[in-house]
Amino acid sequence: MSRSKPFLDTLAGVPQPVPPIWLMRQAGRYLPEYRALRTKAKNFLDFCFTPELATEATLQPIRRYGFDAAILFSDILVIPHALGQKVSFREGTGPVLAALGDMHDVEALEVQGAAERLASVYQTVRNVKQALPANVALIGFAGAPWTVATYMIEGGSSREFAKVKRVAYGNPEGFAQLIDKIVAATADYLCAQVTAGAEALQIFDSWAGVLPDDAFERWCIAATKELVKKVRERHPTVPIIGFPRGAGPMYIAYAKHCGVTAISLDTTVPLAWAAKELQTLLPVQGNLDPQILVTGGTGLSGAVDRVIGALGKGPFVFNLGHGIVPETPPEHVAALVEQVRAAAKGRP
Ligand code: 1CP
Repeated sequence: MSRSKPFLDTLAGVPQPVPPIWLMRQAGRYLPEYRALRTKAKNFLDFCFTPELATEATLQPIRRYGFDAAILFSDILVIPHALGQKVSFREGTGPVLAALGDMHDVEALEVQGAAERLASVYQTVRNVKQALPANVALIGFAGAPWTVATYMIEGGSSREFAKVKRVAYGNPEGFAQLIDKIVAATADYLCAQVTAGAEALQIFDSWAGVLPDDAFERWCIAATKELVKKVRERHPTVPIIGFPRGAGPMYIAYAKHCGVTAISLDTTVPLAWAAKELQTLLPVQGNLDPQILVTGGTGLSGAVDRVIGALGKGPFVFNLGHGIVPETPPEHVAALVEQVRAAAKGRP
Protein backbone atom coordinates (compact mmCIF):
# COMPACT_ATOMS: atom_id res chain seq x y z
CA MET A 1 0.00 0.00 0.00
CA SER A 2 1.12 3.53 -0.77
CA ARG A 3 2.59 5.26 2.27
CA SER A 4 2.51 8.62 0.61
CA LYS A 5 -0.90 9.87 1.85
CA PRO A 6 -1.41 9.03 5.54
CA PHE A 7 -4.97 10.42 5.45
CA LEU A 8 -6.04 7.97 2.71
CA ASP A 9 -4.18 5.08 4.35
CA THR A 10 -6.11 5.76 7.55
CA LEU A 11 -9.43 5.72 5.70
CA ALA A 12 -8.31 2.37 4.24
CA GLY A 13 -8.17 1.11 7.84
CA VAL A 14 -4.43 1.32 8.51
CA PRO A 15 -3.59 3.11 11.80
CA GLN A 16 -0.74 5.62 11.45
CA PRO A 17 2.06 6.20 13.98
CA VAL A 18 1.28 9.92 13.76
CA PRO A 19 -2.43 10.56 13.18
CA PRO A 20 -3.15 12.57 10.03
CA ILE A 21 -4.81 15.91 10.74
CA TRP A 22 -7.12 18.35 8.98
CA LEU A 23 -9.77 20.62 10.51
CA MET A 24 -13.34 21.30 9.48
CA ARG A 25 -13.58 24.93 8.23
CA GLN A 26 -9.79 25.09 8.07
CA ALA A 27 -10.24 27.81 5.45
CA GLY A 28 -12.18 30.74 6.82
CA ARG A 29 -12.42 33.98 8.69
CA TYR A 30 -9.99 33.11 11.51
CA LEU A 31 -7.18 33.46 8.91
CA PRO A 32 -6.10 37.03 8.00
CA GLU A 33 -5.14 35.88 4.48
CA TYR A 34 -8.68 34.50 4.03
CA ARG A 35 -10.25 37.80 5.10
CA ALA A 36 -8.04 39.65 2.60
CA LEU A 37 -8.96 37.24 -0.20
CA ARG A 38 -12.67 37.40 0.65
CA THR A 39 -12.78 41.15 -0.18
CA LYS A 40 -12.02 40.31 -3.83
CA ALA A 41 -15.48 38.82 -4.48
CA LYS A 42 -18.71 40.79 -4.20
CA ASN A 43 -20.57 38.01 -2.39
CA PHE A 44 -19.93 34.59 -0.89
CA LEU A 45 -21.44 32.52 -3.74
CA ASP A 46 -19.33 34.41 -6.30
CA PHE A 47 -16.34 33.66 -4.10
CA CYS A 48 -17.17 29.92 -4.20
CA PHE A 49 -17.78 30.04 -7.98
CA THR A 50 -14.55 31.85 -8.92
CA PRO A 51 -11.98 29.06 -9.30
CA GLU A 52 -8.95 31.32 -8.79
CA LEU A 53 -10.32 32.58 -5.44
CA ALA A 54 -11.71 29.24 -4.25
CA THR A 55 -8.45 27.51 -5.16
CA GLU A 56 -6.45 30.02 -3.16
CA ALA A 57 -8.82 29.73 -0.16
CA THR A 58 -8.43 25.92 -0.24
CA LEU A 59 -4.64 26.14 -0.33
CA GLN A 60 -4.11 28.84 2.33
CA PRO A 61 -4.41 26.54 5.38
CA ILE A 62 -2.25 23.91 3.67
CA ARG A 63 0.57 26.41 3.15
CA ARG A 64 0.30 27.78 6.67
CA TYR A 65 -0.02 24.51 8.60
CA GLY A 66 0.84 21.61 6.30
CA PHE A 67 -2.37 19.67 7.02
CA ASP A 68 -2.63 16.10 5.66
CA ALA A 69 -5.77 16.90 3.68
CA ALA A 70 -7.23 19.91 1.90
CA ILE A 71 -11.00 20.35 1.73
CA LEU A 72 -12.47 21.95 -1.36
CA PHE A 73 -13.60 25.51 -0.68
CA SER A 74 -17.31 25.63 -1.47
CA ASP A 75 -20.52 25.37 0.58
CA ILE A 76 -23.28 22.83 1.12
CA LEU A 77 -25.85 25.40 -0.12
CA VAL A 78 -24.56 25.37 -3.71
CA ILE A 79 -26.95 22.42 -4.24
CA PRO A 80 -30.16 24.41 -3.56
CA HIS A 81 -28.69 27.14 -5.79
CA ALA A 82 -28.02 24.62 -8.58
CA LEU A 83 -31.58 23.27 -8.21
CA GLY A 84 -32.86 26.76 -8.96
CA GLN A 85 -33.63 28.06 -5.47
CA LYS A 86 -32.54 31.61 -4.65
CA VAL A 87 -29.63 31.50 -2.15
CA SER A 88 -27.62 34.36 -0.70
CA PHE A 89 -25.29 34.86 2.25
CA ARG A 90 -25.64 37.93 4.45
CA GLU A 91 -22.80 39.18 6.59
CA GLY A 92 -23.70 38.42 10.21
CA THR A 93 -27.02 36.63 9.56
CA GLY A 94 -25.72 33.69 7.49
CA PRO A 95 -27.51 32.05 4.58
CA VAL A 96 -30.88 33.29 3.29
CA LEU A 97 -32.92 31.13 0.90
CA ALA A 98 -36.29 31.73 -0.78
CA ALA A 99 -38.00 29.10 1.42
CA LEU A 100 -39.94 26.35 -0.38
CA GLY A 101 -43.60 26.99 0.43
CA ASP A 102 -45.47 24.08 -1.12
CA MET A 103 -45.20 21.08 -3.45
CA HIS A 104 -45.26 23.32 -6.52
CA ASP A 105 -41.96 24.78 -5.33
CA VAL A 106 -40.54 21.27 -4.90
CA GLU A 107 -41.75 20.28 -8.38
CA ALA A 108 -40.11 23.37 -9.87
CA LEU A 109 -36.65 22.33 -8.64
CA GLU A 110 -34.59 21.26 -11.65
CA VAL A 111 -32.44 18.17 -11.07
CA GLN A 112 -31.69 17.98 -14.78
CA GLY A 113 -28.49 19.94 -15.38
CA ALA A 114 -28.01 20.86 -11.70
CA ALA A 115 -24.55 19.30 -11.38
CA GLU A 116 -23.47 20.90 -14.67
CA ARG A 117 -24.39 24.30 -13.28
CA LEU A 118 -21.62 23.77 -10.70
CA ALA A 119 -18.87 23.34 -13.32
CA SER A 120 -16.76 26.13 -11.78
CA VAL A 121 -16.44 24.05 -8.60
CA TYR A 122 -14.91 21.15 -10.56
CA GLN A 123 -12.41 23.60 -12.07
CA THR A 124 -11.40 24.51 -8.51
CA VAL A 125 -10.93 20.80 -7.73
CA ARG A 126 -8.66 20.40 -10.77
CA ASN A 127 -6.63 23.50 -9.87
CA VAL A 128 -6.17 22.43 -6.26
CA LYS A 129 -5.24 18.88 -7.22
CA GLN A 130 -2.43 20.16 -9.41
CA ALA A 131 -1.09 22.49 -6.74
CA LEU A 132 -1.15 20.17 -3.69
CA PRO A 133 2.00 18.58 -2.26
CA ALA A 134 2.24 14.83 -3.03
CA ASN A 135 1.43 13.70 0.53
CA VAL A 136 -1.70 15.87 0.91
CA ALA A 137 -5.09 14.41 -0.05
CA LEU A 138 -8.00 16.38 -1.52
CA ILE A 139 -11.44 16.02 0.07
CA GLY A 140 -14.62 16.88 -1.82
CA PHE A 141 -17.88 17.36 0.07
CA ALA A 142 -21.59 18.02 0.09
CA GLY A 143 -24.35 18.44 2.63
CA ALA A 144 -26.42 15.39 3.56
CA PRO A 145 -29.98 15.37 2.16
CA TRP A 146 -31.65 16.07 5.53
CA THR A 147 -29.39 19.01 6.42
CA VAL A 148 -29.73 20.58 2.96
CA ALA A 149 -33.52 20.12 3.14
CA THR A 150 -33.64 22.00 6.46
CA TYR A 151 -32.16 25.11 4.82
CA MET A 152 -34.42 24.78 1.77
CA ILE A 153 -37.61 24.64 3.84
CA GLU A 154 -36.65 26.92 6.74
CA GLY A 155 -35.15 29.52 4.38
CA GLY A 156 -31.90 29.67 6.37
CA SER A 157 -30.44 28.59 9.69
CA SER A 158 -32.91 27.42 12.29
CA ARG A 159 -33.17 26.76 16.02
CA GLU A 160 -36.30 24.65 16.33
CA PHE A 161 -36.61 23.20 12.79
CA ALA A 162 -40.38 23.57 13.16
CA LYS A 163 -41.20 24.06 9.47
CA VAL A 164 -39.06 21.23 8.11
CA LYS A 165 -40.23 18.82 10.81
CA ARG A 166 -43.89 19.62 10.13
CA VAL A 167 -43.35 18.80 6.46
CA ALA A 168 -41.38 15.61 7.22
CA TYR A 169 -43.99 14.39 9.75
CA GLY A 170 -47.12 15.79 8.10
CA ASN A 171 -46.39 15.07 4.44
CA PRO A 172 -43.73 12.35 4.32
CA GLU A 173 -44.46 11.49 0.65
CA GLY A 174 -44.00 15.10 -0.38
CA PHE A 175 -40.87 15.45 1.75
CA ALA A 176 -39.49 12.25 0.19
CA GLN A 177 -39.82 13.90 -3.23
CA LEU A 178 -37.66 16.78 -2.06
CA ILE A 179 -35.13 14.40 -0.48
CA ASP A 180 -34.98 12.34 -3.71
CA LYS A 181 -34.21 15.46 -5.74
CA ILE A 182 -31.46 16.51 -3.34
CA VAL A 183 -30.00 12.96 -3.40
CA ALA A 184 -29.98 12.85 -7.22
CA ALA A 185 -28.33 16.27 -7.65
CA THR A 186 -25.85 15.68 -4.82
CA ALA A 187 -24.78 12.27 -6.17
CA ASP A 188 -24.01 13.82 -9.56
CA TYR A 189 -22.22 16.71 -7.86
CA LEU A 190 -20.02 14.41 -5.72
CA CYS A 191 -19.25 12.16 -8.69
CA ALA A 192 -18.15 15.17 -10.73
CA GLN A 193 -15.84 16.20 -7.87
CA VAL A 194 -14.27 12.71 -7.88
CA THR A 195 -13.86 12.80 -11.67
CA ALA A 196 -12.14 16.19 -11.29
CA GLY A 197 -9.68 14.79 -8.72
CA ALA A 198 -11.25 14.60 -5.25
CA GLU A 199 -9.72 11.56 -3.49
CA ALA A 200 -12.20 11.28 -0.61
CA LEU A 201 -15.63 12.74 0.16
CA GLN A 202 -17.28 14.01 3.32
CA ILE A 203 -21.05 14.21 3.79
CA PHE A 204 -22.01 16.87 6.36
CA ASP A 205 -25.24 16.10 8.22
CA SER A 206 -24.91 19.04 10.58
CA TRP A 207 -28.50 18.87 11.84
CA ALA A 208 -28.81 15.08 12.15
CA GLY A 209 -29.10 15.49 15.91
CA VAL A 210 -32.54 17.12 15.97
CA LEU A 211 -34.61 14.10 14.87
CA PRO A 212 -36.21 11.29 16.93
CA ASP A 213 -34.84 7.85 16.15
CA ASP A 214 -37.45 6.69 13.61
CA ALA A 215 -37.21 9.94 11.64
CA PHE A 216 -33.40 9.78 11.90
CA GLU A 217 -33.52 6.32 10.33
CA ARG A 218 -35.62 7.52 7.44
CA TRP A 219 -34.29 11.01 6.70
CA CYS A 220 -30.65 10.69 7.79
CA ILE A 221 -29.67 7.03 7.48
CA ALA A 222 -31.81 5.89 4.53
CA ALA A 223 -31.26 9.10 2.54
CA THR A 224 -27.50 9.04 3.13
CA LYS A 225 -27.38 5.34 2.28
CA GLU A 226 -29.07 6.08 -1.05
CA LEU A 227 -26.64 8.93 -1.75
CA VAL A 228 -23.63 6.74 -0.94
CA LYS A 229 -25.03 3.95 -3.13
CA LYS A 230 -25.49 6.31 -6.08
CA VAL A 231 -21.92 7.61 -5.76
CA ARG A 232 -20.48 4.10 -5.41
CA GLU A 233 -22.29 2.91 -8.56
CA ARG A 234 -19.95 5.22 -10.46
CA HIS A 235 -16.96 5.39 -8.10
CA PRO A 236 -16.91 2.07 -6.19
CA THR A 237 -13.74 2.69 -4.21
CA VAL A 238 -13.89 6.37 -3.23
CA PRO A 239 -13.64 6.72 0.57
CA ILE A 240 -16.65 8.52 2.06
CA ILE A 241 -16.70 10.06 5.55
CA GLY A 242 -20.10 10.55 7.19
CA PHE A 243 -20.68 13.29 9.78
CA PRO A 244 -24.05 12.84 11.51
CA ARG A 245 -23.51 15.67 13.98
CA GLY A 246 -25.38 15.25 17.25
CA ALA A 247 -26.61 11.72 16.47
CA GLY A 248 -25.68 10.43 19.95
CA PRO A 249 -26.34 6.67 20.33
CA MET A 250 -27.68 6.65 16.73
CA TYR A 251 -24.07 6.99 15.57
CA ILE A 252 -23.89 3.19 15.76
CA ALA A 253 -26.82 2.57 13.40
CA TYR A 254 -25.48 5.27 11.08
CA ALA A 255 -22.02 3.65 11.00
CA LYS A 256 -23.52 0.21 10.36
CA HIS A 257 -26.10 1.05 7.71
CA CYS A 258 -25.07 4.07 5.59
CA GLY A 259 -22.24 2.36 3.73
CA VAL A 260 -19.75 5.09 4.64
CA THR A 261 -16.02 4.31 4.88
CA ALA A 262 -15.36 6.33 8.03
CA ILE A 263 -17.23 8.39 10.56
CA SER A 264 -16.63 11.90 11.91
CA LEU A 265 -17.40 12.36 15.60
CA ASP A 266 -18.93 15.51 16.99
CA THR A 267 -17.59 17.06 20.18
CA THR A 268 -20.17 15.44 22.45
CA VAL A 269 -19.35 11.81 21.52
CA PRO A 270 -17.67 10.18 24.55
CA LEU A 271 -14.15 9.02 23.63
CA ALA A 272 -14.12 5.64 25.37
CA TRP A 273 -17.55 4.81 23.93
CA ALA A 274 -16.39 5.81 20.43
CA ALA A 275 -13.28 3.62 20.71
CA LYS A 276 -15.36 0.61 21.75
CA GLU A 277 -18.55 1.02 19.70
CA LEU A 278 -17.50 2.90 16.56
CA GLN A 279 -13.77 2.51 15.93
CA THR A 280 -14.26 -1.26 15.95
CA LEU A 281 -16.62 -0.78 12.96
CA LEU A 282 -14.93 1.99 10.94
CA PRO A 283 -12.04 4.46 11.01
CA VAL A 284 -13.02 7.50 13.08
CA GLN A 285 -12.29 11.21 12.79
CA GLY A 286 -12.63 13.92 15.42
CA ASN A 287 -13.48 15.38 17.84
CA LEU A 288 -11.73 18.21 19.71
CA ASP A 289 -14.09 20.95 20.86
CA PRO A 290 -13.54 23.97 18.55
CA GLN A 291 -14.01 26.26 21.58
CA ILE A 292 -10.97 24.80 23.37
CA LEU A 293 -8.97 25.77 20.31
CA VAL A 294 -10.05 29.35 21.06
CA THR A 295 -8.98 29.20 24.72
CA GLY A 296 -5.69 27.36 24.03
CA GLY A 297 -2.98 26.75 26.64
CA THR A 298 -2.83 23.69 28.90
CA GLY A 299 -6.57 23.11 28.50
CA LEU A 300 -5.99 22.63 24.79
CA SER A 301 -2.94 20.41 25.14
CA GLY A 302 -4.67 18.23 27.74
CA ALA A 303 -7.72 17.82 25.51
CA VAL A 304 -5.54 16.89 22.50
CA ASP A 305 -3.75 14.24 24.60
CA ARG A 306 -7.09 12.80 25.70
CA VAL A 307 -8.40 12.46 22.15
CA ILE A 308 -5.19 10.85 20.87
CA GLY A 309 -4.92 8.65 23.96
CA ALA A 310 -8.42 7.28 23.39
CA LEU A 311 -8.46 6.90 19.61
CA GLY A 312 -4.83 7.04 18.44
CA LYS A 313 -4.23 3.30 18.51
CA GLY A 314 -6.81 2.44 15.86
CA PRO A 315 -7.48 4.03 12.46
CA PHE A 316 -7.91 7.67 13.39
CA VAL A 317 -7.88 11.10 11.72
CA PHE A 318 -7.40 14.03 14.08
CA ASN A 319 -10.05 16.73 13.58
CA LEU A 320 -12.45 18.96 15.49
CA GLY A 321 -15.97 17.98 16.53
CA HIS A 322 -17.33 20.84 14.39
CA GLY A 323 -15.90 23.71 12.34
CA ILE A 324 -13.23 26.19 13.48
CA VAL A 325 -14.87 29.36 14.80
CA PRO A 326 -13.79 32.79 13.49
CA GLU A 327 -12.45 33.90 16.92
CA THR A 328 -9.77 31.16 16.88
CA PRO A 329 -6.21 32.55 17.19
CA PRO A 330 -4.22 31.15 14.24
CA GLU A 331 -1.26 30.43 16.57
CA HIS A 332 -3.41 28.01 18.58
CA VAL A 333 -3.94 26.01 15.39
CA ALA A 334 -0.16 25.95 14.85
CA ALA A 335 0.34 24.68 18.43
CA LEU A 336 -2.29 21.99 17.87
CA VAL A 337 -0.66 20.72 14.67
CA GLU A 338 2.74 20.65 16.37
CA GLN A 339 1.38 18.65 19.30
CA VAL A 340 -0.40 16.11 17.09
CA ARG A 341 2.73 15.66 14.97
CA ALA A 342 4.78 15.08 18.15
CA ALA A 343 2.31 12.37 19.21
CA ALA A 344 4.50 9.55 17.93
CA LYS A 345 7.44 10.60 20.10
CA GLY A 346 8.18 8.19 22.87
CA ARG A 347 6.51 5.31 21.04
CA PRO A 348 8.58 2.32 20.02
O1 1CP B 1 -16.96 34.40 4.22
C1 1CP B 1 -17.25 33.68 5.18
O2 1CP B 1 -16.45 33.51 6.06
C2 1CP B 1 -18.58 32.97 5.21
C3 1CP B 1 -18.53 31.81 6.15
C4 1CP B 1 -18.55 30.47 5.40
C5 1CP B 1 -17.47 29.66 5.02
C6 1CP B 1 -16.02 29.93 5.25
C7 1CP B 1 -19.73 29.84 4.95
C8 1CP B 1 -21.10 30.37 5.09
N1 1CP B 1 -19.37 28.68 4.29
C9 1CP B 1 -18.00 28.52 4.30
C10 1CP B 1 -17.24 27.43 3.64
C11 1CP B 1 -17.59 26.03 3.95
N2 1CP B 1 -18.82 25.61 4.39
C12 1CP B 1 -16.77 24.89 3.76
C13 1CP B 1 -15.39 24.86 3.10
C14 1CP B 1 -14.29 25.44 3.93
C15 1CP B 1 -13.57 24.56 4.90
O3 1CP B 1 -14.15 23.64 5.52
O4 1CP B 1 -12.37 24.82 5.07
C16 1CP B 1 -17.50 23.77 4.20
C17 1CP B 1 -17.03 22.34 4.27
C18 1CP B 1 -18.79 24.24 4.57
C19 1CP B 1 -19.88 23.36 5.00
C20 1CP B 1 -21.13 23.94 5.55
N3 1CP B 1 -21.81 25.08 5.18
C21 1CP B 1 -21.92 23.29 6.52
C22 1CP B 1 -21.59 21.92 7.11
C23 1CP B 1 -20.58 22.01 8.19
C24 1CP B 1 -21.01 22.77 9.43
O5 1CP B 1 -20.37 23.79 9.71
O6 1CP B 1 -21.96 22.32 10.10
C25 1CP B 1 -23.06 24.08 6.77
C26 1CP B 1 -24.18 23.80 7.76
C27 1CP B 1 -22.99 25.22 5.92
C28 1CP B 1 -24.00 26.31 5.77
C29 1CP B 1 -23.40 27.66 6.02
N4 1CP B 1 -22.48 28.25 5.20
C30 1CP B 1 -22.08 29.44 5.71
C31 1CP B 1 -22.82 29.67 6.90
C32 1CP B 1 -22.69 30.88 7.79
C33 1CP B 1 -23.65 28.55 7.08
C34 1CP B 1 -24.71 28.38 8.15
C35 1CP B 1 -24.32 27.62 9.36
C36 1CP B 1 -25.51 27.56 10.31
O7 1CP B 1 -26.67 27.41 9.88
O8 1CP B 1 -25.26 27.64 11.53
